[in-house]
Amino acid sequence: MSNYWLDPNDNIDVREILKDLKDYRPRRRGWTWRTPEPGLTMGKFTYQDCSTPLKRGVPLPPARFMDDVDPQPVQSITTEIASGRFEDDIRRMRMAAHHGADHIMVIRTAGQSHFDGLIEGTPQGMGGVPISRKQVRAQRKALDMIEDEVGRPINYHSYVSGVAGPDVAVMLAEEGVNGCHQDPQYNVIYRNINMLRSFVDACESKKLIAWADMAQIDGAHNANATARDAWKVMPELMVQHAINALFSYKAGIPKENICLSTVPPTATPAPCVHMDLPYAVALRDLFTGYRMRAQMNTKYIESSTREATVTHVLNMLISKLTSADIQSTITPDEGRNVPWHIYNIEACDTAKQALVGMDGLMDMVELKQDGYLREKARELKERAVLFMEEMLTQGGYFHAVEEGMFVDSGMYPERNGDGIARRIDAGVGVGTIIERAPDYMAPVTAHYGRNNVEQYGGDPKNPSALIGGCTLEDPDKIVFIDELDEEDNVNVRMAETEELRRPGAKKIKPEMEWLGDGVVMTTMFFPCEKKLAEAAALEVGRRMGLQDVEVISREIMHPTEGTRIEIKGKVDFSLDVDSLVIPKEPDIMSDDEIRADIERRPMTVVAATVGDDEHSVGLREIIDIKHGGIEKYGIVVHYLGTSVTPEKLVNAAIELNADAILASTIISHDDIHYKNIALIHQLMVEAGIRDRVMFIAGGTQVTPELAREAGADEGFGRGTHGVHDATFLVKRRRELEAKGII
Ligand code: Z97
Repeated sequence: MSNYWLDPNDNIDVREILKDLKDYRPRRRGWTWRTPEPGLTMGKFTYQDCSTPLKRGVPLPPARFMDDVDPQPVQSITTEIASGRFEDDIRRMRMAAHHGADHIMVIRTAGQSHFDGLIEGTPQGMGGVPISRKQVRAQRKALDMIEDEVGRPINYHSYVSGVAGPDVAVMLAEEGVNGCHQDPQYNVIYRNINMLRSFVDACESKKLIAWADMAQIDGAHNANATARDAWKVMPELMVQHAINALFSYKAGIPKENICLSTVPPTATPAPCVHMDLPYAVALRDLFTGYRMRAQMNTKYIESSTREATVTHVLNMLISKLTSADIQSTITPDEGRNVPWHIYNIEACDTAKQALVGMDGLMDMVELKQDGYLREKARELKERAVLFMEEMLTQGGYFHAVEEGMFVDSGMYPERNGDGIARRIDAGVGVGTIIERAPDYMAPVTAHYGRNNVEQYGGDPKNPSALIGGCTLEDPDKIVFIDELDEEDNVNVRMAETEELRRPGAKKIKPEMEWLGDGVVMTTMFFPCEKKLAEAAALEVGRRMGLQDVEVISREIMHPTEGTRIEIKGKVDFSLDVDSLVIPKEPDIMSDDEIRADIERRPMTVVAATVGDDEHSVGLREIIDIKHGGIEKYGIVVHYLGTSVTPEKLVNAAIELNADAILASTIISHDDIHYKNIALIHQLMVEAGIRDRVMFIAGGTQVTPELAREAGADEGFGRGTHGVHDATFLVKRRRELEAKGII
């Protein structure tokens, strides 16, 4: 067994993950919820409804002003990670976990629902990953390591739908998968799989889900995404939830593992909270004891990340007001034809930011117990109950599906007659349900119905004992098939990108989907209408040397005045890592350390722009507290103004007994800036203060080396902030103190 572990300072080595997979065993089963920590204190804050923090993670950007705290909300946070190459998704999973995701959902390759059995190996997928034992085992193994690194269990999830539902369920249970979608209605409505087959299969699948202690999510969200007006299916959605929830409960899954897949049915410009909140309340009223998984409304997401983020945050307001248990994240990338990558990881931050931002909200506000909210919720529940009653009186679920009662574009009881109708004697897998023969035997655990082992000497309470345990008890019985296809597999793909693969890569290339795909995205603005802007953007992309240029997003700023365009395209080169010059990190002390030093020994400086220089903006930014200038550390600054002569500056330093001179010079014509620096230095020497008074020079055209050559202690060019100057002054003063000069 390999003793590979994740080094927090290095890249995950996918090559190591793939070693010895045959012998890898998942370390646990079942879903893990976060641990709530009411009253948690982190840094300067106390949180009301956060959960146990991560051992390691990437905090939100403003955390640097707040002791780098990284509070985690109490909801599990889902990210969908599935690019078609599972080996690349492993890196993304690690990033997502560090941004707060603990529910990693792997979308399947297009059409896997129609595969009539398990597949082996690691073929490349389209729009998702082909789910196979090797792929699942590798990702679970990687997640086992990632969870050690972040210090929190990570739930791994895939789909138990389609013609091979039970086969997949067995494999997921064997491999320690923690969550899945399972809902026979999904098969029937969206994949046209025969309804009898789907419901029989679901019995077996749900037994396995119960055995593996997985969380199960239903498929109701698909109606929101499919319906003509997503809000019209609210009553029907409750019926769909009810069918799958009760079915699952009766098949043995505990209520607390049964999650309803809920989606706020509208998005702005609809008055969405007014419409979505009563629906969320109605769901909680009807389904007490079950879990709520909140997902974004994807139907109304176009291609703007800004717009998608607002929808996401408004959706999370509903989640917060009604206590969702799992918060999913979706990005606009599908709409932009940019597969899941960095924007999914950012969406985890959106969830964390919004939910932590609303921490303690329900201590301050409450939902009204009467009026519009409750009346509307009641109306929705009534419509759902009437739907269920009609379905039962007309002949039950299968009949209702034949009649097209589901995904009709009318708000029940209104009907438009355009629902999705399926026939009981049709669909994929029709006619494959056969009665169990009398001598049938199933010496396996987690089987639906009778195992029928008695007649062979078995114990119905422990049917697999007859064969010394089935694969669920004895994983050594699992047959692990590595690869079947010599060309379409992970080894071939990884060999092609070997020189880019970290750790140890000698080359580097941008990516958006797969390692080394070379995809970059660029934002542009054109002062014209949309069509012209699009054509111009494509041409600019081509002239920038990009290949396969595509417009992925456009937003009208004004019908004629301007359009914002985003393009994606590919670069066909990679860079030699060793040839890149990596600039030294600027030397910066912490604000607290600088302040402490100035408190220990006050510091006075004189500052001016010198010669004929009237450009004071840069110097003011370095001095003024407004944007973090050196005043904020308690440094006393005497600002002498603009166009100050070197003589005046040096005399002022003497008069005020200053510790330092700050000279700012922008004009660089005839090297006047360096000439002035040299002159100030000279005057300081002549006045006998050069050794004990510090002298720094700054300006957009100043290069540190040349400023030092001209006689300054240090030069500061473009991009300098107060903290850079303050750090230098504090350190330099310590040197002078150490030498006994001051
Ligand atoms: C989600 N955003 O969070 P195939 N079973 C169910 C599903 O909903 C889906 C599949 C199977 C979504 C995920 C859409 N959902 C994307 C209940 C897909 C997928 O594609 O039919 O092989 O399985 O759930």
